[in-house]
Formats: sequence, structure tokens, C-alpha cells
Amino acid sequence: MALFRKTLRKLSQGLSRTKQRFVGSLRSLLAGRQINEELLDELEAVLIQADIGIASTGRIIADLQAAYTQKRIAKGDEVIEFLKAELKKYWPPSDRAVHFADTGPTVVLVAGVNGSGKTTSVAKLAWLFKQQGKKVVLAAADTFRAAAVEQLSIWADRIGVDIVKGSGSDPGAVVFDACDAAKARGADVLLVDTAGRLHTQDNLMRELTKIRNVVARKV
Ligand SMILES: Nc1nc2c(ncn2[C@@H]2O[C@H](COP(=O)(O)OP(=O)(O)O)[C@@H](O)[C@H]2O)c(=O)[nH]1
Ligand SMILES: [Mg+2]
Repeated sequence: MALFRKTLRKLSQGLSRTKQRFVGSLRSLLAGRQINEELLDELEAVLIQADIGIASTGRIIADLQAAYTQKRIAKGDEVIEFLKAELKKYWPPSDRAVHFADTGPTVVLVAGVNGSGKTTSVAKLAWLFKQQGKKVVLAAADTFRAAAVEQLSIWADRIGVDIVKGSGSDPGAVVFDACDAAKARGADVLLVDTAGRLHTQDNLMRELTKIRNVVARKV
């Protein structure tokens, strides 16, 4: 356990260093410089190296280029604030809002890679919806690690919401039971926590499809 914690701490420190390095290299690239084609090329390289993705990087650079051509922005130091505002515009508030189902519980399935904050996000959403007076049920469908169920249970206790846990290793079965529980208890929202996975892991991606199908049949 101690070794596990140590490894986890190292990983988390490593990730935070990656973030600092990315933000640090952005700032040192931009500091005190005027925007020009050369700087935009260098910025493009930094964004791609930081795994922003080719499509998103292309869009960001095109937006910056337009702003620079129209003289809305001139200094490198203004770029980070500009990018923050621009990125927010990519997702208008209507897209960012949760869409609630007309009837029955609204089901939110949280999926993503390991350690990306799924369980924490489920807890945050549970807290938010509870504050809004909604009845919330959690489904502990990360059956991969025993500690994952425990982590979500602690959040459920702290927030004061119901949680459905399974006894086996089938997340579909947990979600099946959770849908029944959510309906029986008249829940407004069912939040489903899942195990971490990469989009390249076909079997695990199929498992997500199975979970979604269970929800579609039950709710
Ligand atoms: N600073 C910060 N840490 C977070 C945030 N969300 C999650 N974490 C931390 O990141 C780690 C992994 O989060 P977790 O929710 O367990 O990720 P999961 O594996 O996707 O379920 C935990 O140590 C969390 O406390 C966040 O928004 N900000
Ligand atoms: Mg988790």
C-alpha cells in the first residue's frame, strides 16, 4: 500500500510538472514578444507537443491569426488571456448546460482515462444537483478497483446522497440495479461512475456501449 501511494504521488507530481512545463514554456515563448508569423509557428509547435491535437491547434492558431491581422491583439503577453476567452467561446453556455430528461431520472455516464477526475466530477455534480434540490443516486460502476467503490461511497456519505454498489465485477449489473433504485426512489439524477479506459481499448469501449444499452432499456 505504501509503495502504491508513493507511486501515485510520483505520478501526480509528474503530471503537475508536465502542466507547469507546458504553461512555463508558453509563457517564456510569449513573454515580451510581438505577435508575428514566426511566433505563431512556434506557438503551434508548443500546442501540438502538449497534445492539444491537430484540429484544435489549427483552430486556435487560425483564430489568433485572424485577431492579429485585425489588430485586436499584438503582444505575446496578451495571448494566454486571449486563448482562455476564445476557448470558452468554443463551448457556448447552452452546450455546457446539463440537459435534463422530460421524465424519469436523467442519467449522466462519466467516462474517461484513469485519473482524469471522473469520480471527483461525479461527487461535484452530486453536490451541485443536491444544492439545486434534486434527488441524486450514484452508481459505483467502477468495479475494476475495490478502492474506487470505497472512494465514491465516502463522497456519497459526505454529500448525503444514495449510492448503489454491486457485488461482482460487472458494471452493467451495477447500472441495471442503479436504474431500478433511481426509479423506485423517484430520483431526478443518476450519476454513473465508471472505470478508467482508453479509447483504443476495444473491449472496454464495448463495455461502455453495454452500460449505455442497459440504461436505454431501463430508463
Ligand atoms: N486539482 C484538482 N485535482 C483534481 C480535480 N479532479 C480530480 N482531482 C484529483 O485527481 C486525482 C484523480 O481523481 P479521480 O476523481 O479519482 O479520477 P478518476 O480516476 O478519473 O476517477 C485525485 O487525487 C483527485 O483528488 C480537480 O478538478 N482539480
Ligand atoms: Mg474513479
